[in-house]
Amino acid sequence: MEIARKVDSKQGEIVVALAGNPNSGKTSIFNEITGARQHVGNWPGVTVEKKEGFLTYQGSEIRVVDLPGTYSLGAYSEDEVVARDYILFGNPDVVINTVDASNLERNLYLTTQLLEMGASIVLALNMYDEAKKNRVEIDVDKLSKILGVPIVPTVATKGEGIKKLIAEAIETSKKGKRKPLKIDYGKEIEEEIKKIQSLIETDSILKEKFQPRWLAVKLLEEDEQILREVEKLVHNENLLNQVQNSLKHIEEIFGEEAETVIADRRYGYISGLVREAVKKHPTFEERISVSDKIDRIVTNRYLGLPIFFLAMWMVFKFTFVLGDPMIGWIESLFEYLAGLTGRWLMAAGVSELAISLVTDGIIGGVGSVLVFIPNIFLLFFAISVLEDSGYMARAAYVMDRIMQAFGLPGKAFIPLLIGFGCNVPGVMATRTLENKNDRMISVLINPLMSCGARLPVYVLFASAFFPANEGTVIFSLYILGMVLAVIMAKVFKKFLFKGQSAPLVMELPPYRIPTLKGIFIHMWERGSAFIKKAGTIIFGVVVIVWALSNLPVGVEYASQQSIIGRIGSFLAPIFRPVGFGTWEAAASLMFGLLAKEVIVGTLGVLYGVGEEGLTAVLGSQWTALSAYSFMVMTLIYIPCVAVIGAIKRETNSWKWTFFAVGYSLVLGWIMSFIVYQGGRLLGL
Ligand code: BGO
Repeated sequence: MEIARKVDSKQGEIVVALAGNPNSGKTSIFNEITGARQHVGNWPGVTVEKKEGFLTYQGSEIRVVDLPGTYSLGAYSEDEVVARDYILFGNPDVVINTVDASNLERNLYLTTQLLEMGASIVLALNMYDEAKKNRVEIDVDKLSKILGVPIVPTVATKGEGIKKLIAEAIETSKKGKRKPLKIDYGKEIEEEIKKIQSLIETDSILKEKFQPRWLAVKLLEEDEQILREVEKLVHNENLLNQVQNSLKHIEEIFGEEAETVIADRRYGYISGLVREAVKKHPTFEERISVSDKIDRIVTNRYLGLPIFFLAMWMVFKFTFVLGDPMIGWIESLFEYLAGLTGRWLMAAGVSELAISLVTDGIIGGVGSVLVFIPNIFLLFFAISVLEDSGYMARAAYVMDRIMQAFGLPGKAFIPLLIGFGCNVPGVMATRTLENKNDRMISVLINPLMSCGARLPVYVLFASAFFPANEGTVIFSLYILGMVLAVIMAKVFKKFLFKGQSAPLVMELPPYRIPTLKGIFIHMWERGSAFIKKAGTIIFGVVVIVWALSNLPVGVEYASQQSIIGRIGSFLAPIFRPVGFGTWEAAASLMFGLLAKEVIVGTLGVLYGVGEEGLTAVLGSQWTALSAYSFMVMTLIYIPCVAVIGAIKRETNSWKWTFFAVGYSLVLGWIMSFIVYQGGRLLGL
């Protein structure tokens, strides 16, 4: 530090007193401010050491008086009396109160006493490094505002903040006396303070020497030294009698000495202060112990699974209750956009075919997929909350037992979980499994995890046919996918990939309150892929579907005679037994191979969605049962091309890739058949 220091003192200098708890770093601050050249003597009449140091800072001559370290300003020790007397009668221009920031509550007790005395103080929030290390976050500005004093964070051992501290001390010394802090000691005590205070104010000597309210409190605290001083100065029987009466009265009311009640109130004030301005982030160990407690419930043998399903159900409720109203808004927006563009293109003299491409094909097709943006983002938002909080790791842990029962290690649940977002990274995440057989099984069952791309199909059909139970219906599809995945795992393990699975060793990170920023980033990472797909693959497919709907030339748009109509008609008989043998459904499933959202886009184009929207059109061609059967088919049948590519990469085998495609197609048909025919048998 470049501060000029000198040892001799003179008139006009600024006198700075240093007060603070023992071990608050007072000596370190004193040394940092004044350097090694200090003057050491004794306080008069006592054996307490007195240290002084001198410096010149930006033209100001400063004398720093190091007061003994104390926790309070009572009369319990020579140190306390020396410190208090110096502040009361030594007339320092300013007091630098060193406070251990990592132990703020205890240190502020002395601070409040200094403030009650009306001392001009600057708070050195020392050991700021320790506070940070202990995850104590102090709102310095707020604390400073509440206490009405400047506060400077310091790290005395590194000299950090010292210059600012000196500058603030000089600044404060120029402001003169400050209004004493008035702590509310509660109705009963305040009444007694008032009585004593008014008697003090009638005594000119006392009033001159002491701050009346402070003296009244000290008398109620039965501060012996102050009492002796008062007795020496005045012979005011009234005052002393009043003090005795007040003490008796307070003790009667509270059953405790006034001093204890006053100290309690002071601590109460400090604790409120700390609550306002200090945030204690739990340490790693503390978080671990809280996490342990939560885990005892969340991963409990009996409660774990129901809690997991409840959490997932709530995720879907949240997604659809909040998201569905928005679908209508976006639908209207696209309808408006299609109408506007159509009129605009017509006015510009563009051919009818081109107008149809833009409005029916592009806006209608891509729009019918994009309306699901709110649902997709809300779903990823909710899943990100579960992941970022640390719950998803617990879900994998809970699922471990079930996975083991079906012949897979618990760790295999993680690629499955990822598959809920998109099966491509889900398939890729199977690399974390050590055992080759486990890896193969996990790859094959991953497409059964319902990825985000299937969601638009579910939302479309569920909102049209199950408006009252939309979330539950969609939830049932996710569960169906999971159940089929574990059953297929068992089958594959038994017949195709025999062997033992490794037991689960999985770290459970402590729970965290997720940050909004983190959640939004994760939500965006996943959700934006959907928007990108809408702009690329879905856009492309929609144009192809539109073209095939218009060919051969002269055919009625999107009619059964168009190419797409013929392809659909050719495939339709396959789907007749499962409830949706229309050429539109067959064509949409065929194009869904490219990306499952395309199913919706294709239906959008084929039904030539007009004013009433896709949802309304469906009602005339489908029933609730065939709609559910179609959703089951969408969930299970053939993974999309991107996933097929990932499977080929991970298995490095065309044989297993074709197997994955083939088994899912057969399984999809069988499950839809069971749903549809079973439903019909039940009279649905
Ligand atoms: C020892 N940050 C940190 N981390 N430590 C500080 C700071 C700070 O801002 N300020 C002071 N300390 P005193 P009082 C010590 O002496 O100034 C440390 O009683 C040790 N000594 O270095 O003496 C300071 O005058 C061996 O630590 O306080 C000192 O108010 C091991 O806090 C202690 C560890 O400072 C008290 C620490 C032989």
